[in-house]
Amino acid sequence: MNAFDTTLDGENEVYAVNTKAFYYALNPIKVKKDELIRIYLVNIVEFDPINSFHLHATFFDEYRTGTKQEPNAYTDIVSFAQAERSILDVKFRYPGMYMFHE
Ligand SMILES: [Cu+2]
Repeated sequence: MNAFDTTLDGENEVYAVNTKAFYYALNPIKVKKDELIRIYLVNIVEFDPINSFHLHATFFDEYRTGTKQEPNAYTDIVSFAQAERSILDVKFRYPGMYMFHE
């Protein structure tokens, strides 16, 4: 998760996942039903003390900081301070469009 201060005023105007804003809204990620999807998520948003990631309509296992074999949570949202990261494992049990956002 990252963001851009396009006016150099110390606040972010544009937020993005993998740098390109709105990319996945226009280019959905295609996955197979019941396939295990692993997301390596890191918050590198500057200026905002906390940022969150929310996945709609399903839940994921969160491995906080990616340092344990057992998940810390089964959830649909995580909130990170700057530089925090996790591994998220998710399966989509039903066909459809699943929105995610920060
Ligand atoms: Cu949401």
